[in-house]
Amino acid sequence: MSDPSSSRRGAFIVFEGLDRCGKSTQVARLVDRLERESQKARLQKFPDRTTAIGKMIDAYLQSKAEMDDHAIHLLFSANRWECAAAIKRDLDRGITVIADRYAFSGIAFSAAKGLPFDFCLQPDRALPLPDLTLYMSLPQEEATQRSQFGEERYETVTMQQATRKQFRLVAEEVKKIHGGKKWMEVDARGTIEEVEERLKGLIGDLTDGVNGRVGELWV
Ligand code: DGP
Repeated sequence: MSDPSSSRRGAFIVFEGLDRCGKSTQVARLVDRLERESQKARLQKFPDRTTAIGKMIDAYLQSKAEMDDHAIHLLFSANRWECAAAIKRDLDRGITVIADRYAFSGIAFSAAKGLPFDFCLQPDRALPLPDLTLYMSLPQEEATQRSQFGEERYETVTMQQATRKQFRLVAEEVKKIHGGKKWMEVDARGTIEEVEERLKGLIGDLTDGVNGRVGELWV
């Protein structure tokens, strides 16, 4: 008899949040844990600063280059599109893909600068749909106190507050279009281990595999 689990694909899990919310630490710990448990998993960081487009984004974020807000928005999206086929391929091969940021940051940060919400959403339409997005929520005062806050372009309190508001709208949009189970907010206060436990509870057995095809974002 064939094993029904063999037809399962990998889960696409996205971590989102404002700068210094502890996202990258948790993503790294999750990938480490899955590797220790001999599960197939890989990390996908956005922006992916290693590609040609990613290098332009990196220069912009470090304020070494200036760019029109629309143009940089489209570059961030292009950076996701250039990774989309590899994400789909890996999911189909049964590999869990854990993304540190995704299209939701794209909308929240660009809309916070004043670009229309709908313009921000469009370029990412039909990208692979995450099975779960974990939004790590941390009060601004705590994020500001964390080390390295303020190093890059968007790391000002005003920008982070505006982005926080946009993330709320993004959450509503995800729930409206893709249902309430695709987006979960996680309290990012407390120790690394406490937050890790909360995340573990929400991820549950998703990393064992998912049935069905990969969906399309905003479709
Ligand atoms: P990180 O490498 O996670 O520190 O993220 C880099 C910064 O870029 C962070 O301030 C969030 C911002 N960012 C990430 N994705 C996008 C995007 O698609 N559009 C815009 N405008 N900003 C983004």
